[in-house]
Amino acid sequence: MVTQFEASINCIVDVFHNVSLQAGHPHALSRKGLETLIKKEVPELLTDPKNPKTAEDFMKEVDSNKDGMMNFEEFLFWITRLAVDAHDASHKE
Ligand SMILES: [Ca+2]
Repeated sequence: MVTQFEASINCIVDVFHNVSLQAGHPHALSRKGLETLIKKEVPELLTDPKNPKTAEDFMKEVDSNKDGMMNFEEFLFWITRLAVDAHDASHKE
């Protein structure tokens, strides 16, 4: 039986692929793809999820190989940041 944590890891992969495969880039998200993903998957965690600048800023921040796309490793850096913020928020409640 898959644990909740294992299911969460699989979910991260699925969320990435749901957007990347739709755009025909199985290994990377475009800025537009990231924008779609943010609106659909993290509408509550971010302060301005509908603003295109949100995706643009995150893309600039994590696009370490400067190819204008977010590959899966870069996506994980972004997820790490979201998780750190969520962890911090859990201690403020
Ligand atoms: Ca990149």
